[in-house]
Amino acid sequence: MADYYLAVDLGASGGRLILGHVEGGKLLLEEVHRFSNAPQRRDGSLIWDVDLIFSEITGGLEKCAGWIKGGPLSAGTLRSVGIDTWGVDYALVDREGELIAPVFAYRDSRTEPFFKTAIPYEELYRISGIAHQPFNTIYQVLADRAAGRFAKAEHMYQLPEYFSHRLAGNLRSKEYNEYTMASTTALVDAEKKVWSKEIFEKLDLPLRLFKPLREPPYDIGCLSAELQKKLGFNARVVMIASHDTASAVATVKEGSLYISSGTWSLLGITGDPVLSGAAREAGYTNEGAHNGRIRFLKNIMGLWVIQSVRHELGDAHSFEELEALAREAGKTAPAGWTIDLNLPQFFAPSSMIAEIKAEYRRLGQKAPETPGELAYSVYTSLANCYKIAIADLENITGRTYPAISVIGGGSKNSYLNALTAEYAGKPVYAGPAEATAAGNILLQMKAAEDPAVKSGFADLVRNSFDIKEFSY
Ligand code: ADP
Ligand code: LRH
Repeated sequence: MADYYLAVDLGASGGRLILGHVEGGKLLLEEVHRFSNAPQRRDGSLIWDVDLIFSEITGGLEKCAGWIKGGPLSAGTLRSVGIDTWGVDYALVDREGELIAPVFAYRDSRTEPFFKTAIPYEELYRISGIAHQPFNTIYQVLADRAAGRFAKAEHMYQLPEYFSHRLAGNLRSKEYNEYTMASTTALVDAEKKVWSKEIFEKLDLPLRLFKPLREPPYDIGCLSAELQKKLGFNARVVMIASHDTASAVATVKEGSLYISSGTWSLLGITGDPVLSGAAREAGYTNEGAHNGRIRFLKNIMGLWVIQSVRHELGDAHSFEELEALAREAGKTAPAGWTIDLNLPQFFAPSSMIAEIKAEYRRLGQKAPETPGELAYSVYTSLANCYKIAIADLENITGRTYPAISVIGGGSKNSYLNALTAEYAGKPVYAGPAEATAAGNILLQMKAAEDPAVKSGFADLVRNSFDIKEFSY
């Protein structure tokens, strides 16, 4: 009887439920359910429809029930479920366990008045090591406090905690905040790995809403009685490295340079915290890793840019088509035809295409016009951002990294992988595309003391995934 684990991986652009089990020394992943995700605009705010997302999760669990009765799972046991999501966002819940709506999405502009004024940034970085970004939880918390949203709040649930406790039916009782996700808030001391007393006191924030930090994995219960009745099965609910990037990075060999390529491109290494002025000025951040180490990485605007372009083109092209069109456009594109995609205007523009064109014009360059030119300009500009971020990283750490591991959905883009290798002058190893789900499952296996991860994750990961090499 094989042990199965279910990863619920919620990205800003899409969610999926993926089952994992070990067979013949390999971690095999099987997709049970996939759905698209996006924040919604309501009354001028950008919010997550958490009920809709939760119904997708339970819908996926119902499909699992089918897999258990006579399906591939009938020969095994579903041990646990683990949920990861994008970083920084949270849900406020009152004493009765009721959600205090809405759940804001991180591209909402409500943080703007608080972004620059909260605390001198040098000081904040020295403690939290978190890069200066308008979406950081710290600015969201300040905006919520100013709006009086804390009056009835009892708990600050990081989003994976909210969905996990909702699955377990215990939204009223919460003992911890999961460390990797908490590390994205800019409220945690990067070295001590606790909520920073200094930051909370300086900003007079309500520490009562925040629970002690706990490193993953840990168990928070089993599926609620109501869900068990509906589904006809039970499973433990485990808090894994619930920040999606932390789960993804759990699949990468320690010390390697990685790009977790999805809605964002997270480029960095895992090691010790780096809180220097050089790290701060280069926009590097220090987030918690699954193994108590630090993910020292930079947020690069990522495939959000092509997602937005694609949407503005009426969703007429698949990502595969855009890749093929970009490849074609690249044959005749001017040399060095790049822009800095990390500029703030690309974070939440009303028209991504208009902003891209405006930036090319500002630089006195020809603006991309066709879908192929637009896609090419995005991919080549991303590759150039990677090149610059790697040069900064190598300067800051005084190390040279021989290769790049590209993981996440974006690793399926062979053209971007080839451009990345060319710009960085390093080979790219691409895959797994479902690194986040794989990392999520590895942490569940650790919680279950599964013998396949007894000596760590590296061997199992090496045996399990087809990694494509792109030379330069
Ligand atoms: P998220 O951060 O939202 O979880 P994913 O890791 O799912 O993102 O990656 C989504 C991105 O992966 C898409 O925006 C797209 O650019 C890229 N992608 C997904 N599938 C393909 C494909 N078949 N070919 C090229 N790119 C792809
Ligand atoms: C990627 C990600 C990233 C965060 C951002 C908000 O999905 O979690 O690591 O910075 O979303």
